[in-house]
Formats: sequence, C-alpha cells, structure tokens
Amino acid sequence: MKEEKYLVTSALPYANGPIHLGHIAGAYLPADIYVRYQRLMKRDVLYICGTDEHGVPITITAEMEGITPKEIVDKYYQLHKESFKRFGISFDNFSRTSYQLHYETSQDFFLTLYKKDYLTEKTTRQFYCVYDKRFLSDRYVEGICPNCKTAGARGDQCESCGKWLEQTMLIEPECKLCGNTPEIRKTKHWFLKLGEFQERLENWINSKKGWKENVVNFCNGWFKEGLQDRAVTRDLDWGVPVPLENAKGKVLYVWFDAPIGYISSTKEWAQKIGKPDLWKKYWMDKNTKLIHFIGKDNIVFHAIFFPAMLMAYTEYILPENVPANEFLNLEGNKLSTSKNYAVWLDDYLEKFPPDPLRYCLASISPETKDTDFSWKDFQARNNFVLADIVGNFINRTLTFAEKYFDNRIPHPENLSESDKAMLETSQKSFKVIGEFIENFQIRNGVKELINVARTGNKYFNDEAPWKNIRDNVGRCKTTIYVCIQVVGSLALLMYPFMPFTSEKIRKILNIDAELNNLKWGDNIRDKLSPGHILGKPEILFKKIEDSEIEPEIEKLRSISMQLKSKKEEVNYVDISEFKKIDIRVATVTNCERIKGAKNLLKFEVDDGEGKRQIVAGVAQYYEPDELIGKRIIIVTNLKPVKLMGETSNGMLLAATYGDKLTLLTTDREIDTGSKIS
Ligand code: B3M
Ligand code: ZN
Repeated sequence: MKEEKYLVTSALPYANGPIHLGHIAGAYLPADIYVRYQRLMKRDVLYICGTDEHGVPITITAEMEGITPKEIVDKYYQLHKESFKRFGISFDNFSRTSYQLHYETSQDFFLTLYKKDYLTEKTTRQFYCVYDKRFLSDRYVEGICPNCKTAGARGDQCESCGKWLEQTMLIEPECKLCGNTPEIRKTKHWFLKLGEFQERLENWINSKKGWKENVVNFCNGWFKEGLQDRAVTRDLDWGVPVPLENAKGKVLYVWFDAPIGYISSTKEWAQKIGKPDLWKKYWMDKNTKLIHFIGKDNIVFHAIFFPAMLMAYTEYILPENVPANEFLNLEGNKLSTSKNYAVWLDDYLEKFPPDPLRYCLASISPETKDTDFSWKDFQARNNFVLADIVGNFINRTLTFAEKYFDNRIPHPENLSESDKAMLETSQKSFKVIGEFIENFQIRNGVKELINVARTGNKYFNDEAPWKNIRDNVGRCKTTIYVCIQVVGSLALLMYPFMPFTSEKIRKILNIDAELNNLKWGDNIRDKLSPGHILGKPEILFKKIEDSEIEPEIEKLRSISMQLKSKKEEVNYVDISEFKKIDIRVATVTNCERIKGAKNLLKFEVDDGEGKRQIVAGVAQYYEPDELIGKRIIIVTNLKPVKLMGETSNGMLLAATYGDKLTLLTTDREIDTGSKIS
C-alpha cells in the first residue's frame, strides 16, 4: 500500500489586519496540533498556508487607511508570518496570493474551466455608485439582508445568517464609501456552473466518514436550496486579472483565487526545496489526505465551491476532511476586529509565553459550539493546571533526582504493581491522545495529557519518596526512576499542544531535543535508562499574577462599554442642520412600475410648485394605481440619483418595521406643497 500522505491547510488569513485569538482557535492551532502529531508519527505531512491578499476586504482597508492595497498586504504579510512563528504555528510554507506564481496558477485554473465550458458569461445587474464612479463589489455595498432582515449585510454574504446574497437583493442598499444609494447598472461577469456539480458534491460529501455534523448539515442545507451559478469575476482593479481578451477591468473573485492559493503555496514550497514538481505528489496523488482547517464561515467555500472547482479541473484530489470550527467569543461577547474588541496575537506575545495560550485555547477549542475566552480562565488554567499540576510534578521529580541522585536517573529495583500501573498509564495515553487528535478532538486530547500529569502527582504523593529516601532508598530510587519515565512521555505527549515546553523538558532530560530519533508512542525507557545524566531543572510555567491580567480585562471592558454606549448614544443633529432638509406635502399624479425592477415604482408628484419624478423601492408593498391621488410626504432637496435608468429627484418618506412598510401621509386635508417642519 503506497504510503499515506497528509496535505494540511489553514484558511489563508486576509492580509488586512492582525491575527487574533479567534483566528488561532478556529483554523491555526487545531491544524498545528494535528501536523505536529503527524510529524511525530513520522508520517509524510505538509502544512501549507499564506496570506489572502485580494478582494474587497483588502481594498476597503486600504481606502480607509489612505494607502495602497500593496502597502497593506506587504505590512500584514510580514506581521502574520512573524506572529505565527512566535506562536509555534509550524507551516512548511507561508506564501502570498499576490505572488506571480499564484497569478499563473489561478489564471490557468480559470482558463482550464473556461475551455471545459464550466464557466458561463452573463450580463448581470450590479450596484454602481455614481459618486464614486465604480461598480460596488461585495463589501462595498451594505444593506438589510432580505433573508434574515439584519442590517449591515454585505453584498456577497450575510454574516448573520450566512446566506450568499446577490447584492441587488439587499434592502436599502448603501455605498460603503459615500453612503449614497447606489443605482443598478449592467455589467458582464463569468459564472461557475455550480449547479452542474450538485449531484456529485452531494454524493461525495454524504459518503465521507468522520466529517463534523455541523459541516455536513450546512452543506445539505445548500443542496436543498439548489446550487446556483456563482460569479467568479469582479469589477475591481486589485486582484488576479481575468485572462481573457474581453475582460478589461475584471479580476477573479477573491474566493475563486484564494483557495487556489493552497496549490500555489505548495508549488512555491516545492520550488524552494529544489524539487519543483514535488507539489504534484500531494495535490495529484489519490494517496494524499487533503485536510482544510477553517472557521465555520468558510465552510461553503471549502466544502462546496473549491471542491467543485477541483472536480471541474479533474486532475486534483478532493478534501479528505474539512473540520470547520465554530467561533471563539471574548469575555462573553462576540469578537469584533472592526470594533477592536479582540485579543491580538502579537499583543499577547509581548506579555506572555505561547504555550499557556496554546493550552488554554486547545482546552476551550470551539469544536462543536461557540466557546468563550476569558482572561481569568486563562490565568486559572495557567496557574492551577499548568503550574500546579504539570509543572509541579515535573519539577519535583527532577529536583529530587538532582538533589539525591547526583542528577542521574537512579537504578530501579523490581517494579511494584503501582509502578507498572503508572508506566502503563503514560504509555497507553499515546494511543488515547493520538486518536483524539486524528478525530480533531483536541479538547479531549489535551485533557488526557493533563490527566497523565495528575496521575503522576498522585503516584509521587502515594510513594512518598521524601520519606523513602530515609527509610527505603531502593523504593525511592524506583519511584524517581518511574517518575522520570513519565516526564519523558509527557515531553512527547505535550509536543503537539505545547511544543516550546516540550523542547525545554527534552533538553533538561538530555534526550533528542530535535526529535530526530523520537517517535509518538516510543517507549521512552529506551532513552532514559538508569545512570543517564540529566540537565538542570527549571520552572516550566511561571504563575500569572492578577496585576498582569487586570489591564487586559480592563481594556476589553472599556471597549465593550464604549460599544454599548455608542449603541445607546443618540447622534444629535443640530436644528440648523435639520432645517436644511426641505420636507413637503405632495400629491401623486401618476405612478407606474419600472421595467426590470421588481421593487421600484416611478412616481410623478405635484409638490406645490410643479411636477417632479421620484423613484422608490415600494413596489412590493403597493400597486401603482392605488397610489394615484394620494397625499404623501417628500424630501425635495436631495441630490438627484439615477435608479434603473430613471432619475429620482427627491425621496418619499415611509415607515418600515421588519417586512412591513407604509407611506407617510397627513391625517387631514392640507394644500399640496405645505412645508413640514
Ligand atoms: N481569507 C479568511 C476569512 O474569510 C479568508 C480565507 C481564505 S482560505 C482560501 O476570514
Ligand atoms: Zn459611493
């Protein structure tokens, strides 16, 4: 049987802001624990990632910071690479989707699908901002989600209900750059015929073993709705240019090129090691298990969209698993990068070592539901588990050997039942923890690791070597011999979760710190034989004082208070401002639908000084005829805008609540043109 290979990826982080704990808990720490374990199993494993450098998230940030997208991605590529390295996220390659190699790979992908007729060209209606003179892709337009009625829905996907949106479905659309209502214009894009892959995708996903229920259910929800063709190009000037003659000003949709970033990063890795074709040994070999570690908001792209692209291309393998994690909350609230309500990884690393956070996040990993990180919990886990259980057991074992046995491993006498039980517990845990990791259950895995240390502490206390050193030296030697074996096993067991501490212990034990000759499940007694000289013991986990975490708690508390007060804050308008708005009573003299616009009506109104045309999105609430002759309330001095080719010179006022809407009118007769103040 050809050797199994593992190709592991973590979601490519957008290069438009720092990494925070939610990213780490979702897509990076679980993957790193998995690959470190696989490496210690001496399996062939490749861990691939890189920065996602295109798309509207990048260009909007650049515009908001007044710099170019290139400056944004250059800054955050370096920051991400550095932060991940300091936290021990052990990629084999961390690339960038702005590299030429990625452009070539993505354009090849597009052209291959185009030639295979999996892409269809369509002219679609898209929001266009007459003020910013540009089409509004994805996050450049926001509005009310037509599906769940949540405000702030983006043009491509609603973050609250996860639904993919056609941006023209948004209610009360608003240009993110200038706040005006955009108009709808025609534009040409290429669409992936996603529907053609539905049956194959459904059979593939529902045949997979070991996929998380939340992932399979999410996909089946999409299949139930029926997969629609999906635009794979955008009107943007930052991104991978569409490699077709008639595609000037068009780039690949970021979610088309970003997953291809896994492939181009693997290509770059192969080039760097001087074997440029080696990438095919992973991406085009059925013996490779491709595993995508992501957050739940990326499921559709990794379990449906990208696999459809891979199916269309045919030579590539499909994912073996997509173990999407849920979200991490912070001190009981949703994490929010835009509102700076986050714990940033590089800030954390300025104050604390990586392993306590690795341990904490593994212990609360959002594997099946959203979980919550709190600084108090982090402090408690570090102090009462890592320091008081793990560190305490290891330290008193090694300091005992240093003090009484000349810092050497003592020669044991015959092993008692309790000695054998202790050795068996630590040896058995390799299989137990290994299975948890292979099933993406790192919470259970790290819990089992702590149990081994807890059992070690109990064994030490029960055997009381501090007494036996006087009364029964032979017994004492055996106890310390056994404890040192357990410490050696802990160093290996700990490696996936807390690699930095694992290395420290291996150095103190004077065994293969580089892990070249150590394997997961090794019977460590072969390396830690009697007489073996040990290194200098050291405190492995420093206690964290209240004074160290109070400022962190206070920081988040004040941000959260600001956010709450902002919500309650009434944004007062000065009366002089209000008086600038000219609001009048008007009478509807004509009203009709607009061809091709399902929710717009064109009004002709008399405003007391003459006739004007107003376009309004009320076609789903009123029949045109029932409005003729009605008294309505209009704002007369708004800048005219064009909607569906019709000029709207003013705005009529309506009250809305959820999916209800009523036009405003007067409760008694009054002259047309009467001023409202
Ligand atoms: N850049 C991250 C996100 O949606 C996105 C992942 C791409 S993985 C190919 O937050
Ligand atoms: Zn605009």
